[in-house]
Amino acid sequence: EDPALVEEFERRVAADEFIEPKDWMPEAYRKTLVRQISQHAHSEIVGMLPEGNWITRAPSLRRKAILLAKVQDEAGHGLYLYCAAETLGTSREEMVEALHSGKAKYSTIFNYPTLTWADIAAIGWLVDGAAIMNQVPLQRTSYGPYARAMVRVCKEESFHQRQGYEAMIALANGTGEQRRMAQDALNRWWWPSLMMFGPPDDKSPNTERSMRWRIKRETNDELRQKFVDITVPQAEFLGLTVPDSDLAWNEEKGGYDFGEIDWEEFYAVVRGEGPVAKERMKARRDAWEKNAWVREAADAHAARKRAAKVA
Ligand code: FAQ
Repeated sequence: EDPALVEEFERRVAADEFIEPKDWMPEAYRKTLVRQISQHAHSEIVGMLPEGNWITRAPSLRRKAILLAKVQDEAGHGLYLYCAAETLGTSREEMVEALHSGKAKYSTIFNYPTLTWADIAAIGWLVDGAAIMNQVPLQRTSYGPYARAMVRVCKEESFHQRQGYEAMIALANGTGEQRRMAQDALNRWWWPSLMMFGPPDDKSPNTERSMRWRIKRETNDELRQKFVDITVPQAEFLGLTVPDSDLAWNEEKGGYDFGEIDWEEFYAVVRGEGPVAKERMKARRDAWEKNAWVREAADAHAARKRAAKVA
């Protein structure tokens, strides 16, 4: 790579300029972006599955309408993100194939089962809460199309978090059984939510370079700490207990100390050994195959329109 081009690129990134699709960029920058954006897109699409499972079982018409809208939003997020990745010269087919063959990663969080309605409330509160914490800084990520996609995604994600917390409030103020369901959901989703931020900084191979290139604006540990600090008081307001006996306010650092994450579990889930990983991938592959006729019909329609234009 031409050192003059690399230097100009580094200067632009350091000056907080956006890099756009037709600008020169180092191959490794392009590769890192395709990896992160496509994995982000896959997470949105696989993330529709645990919630989609509850659309027919939502406890009221209001909750059902909200959940339907939320799951549709996730599809939209996935599509914007695939488009952003396509501007880097990778095709949608390649990305989907990488997901279906198990080559591409998607967030560990979506490999856990949704056992009760309270899990849907907890996902909105915790999983969308963690997602926003990670995505707000990405609105200033150095690649223009990714940054702009994040603006709308964050607005919708913020509504998702609020509806989840509102559903948690309803359960926490409900019957004894509803309170027990809410606590049980918090117990099961707390640690996997902390894992969403990725490995600790000193074990994160990509962080240093991604921070220098301003792809990431905050590190995994910084974002995780912020999430804990914001979420613990929310759990207290609900009258629920965060399942961490090491959790303690640290006056000096102005944040919470918290217990050690089970990193073995994290790496096992990253490797594809999560509790419902096989079901998730099977659901994706089945949907892709069963709905092939939609893609074929759209292609045939487009071809006919093109032919009509020529004639
Ligand atoms: N799961 O060196 P790092 C949502 C991998 S939100 C799986 O730290 P990096 C909304 C990582 O890819 C969830 N793999 O990597 C929603 C790398 O492997 P690789 C999606 C993980 O990229 C809510 C290796 O470990 N959000 O979907 C995880 O600098 C509700 C080493 O890690 C995003 O994707 C993990 N948790 O930092 C939808 C946000 N953590 O690729 C439906 C954008 C790490 O080298 C319902 N992504 N790995 O083979 C990011 O901010 C970053 O990519 C991180 C990882 C922070 C996830």
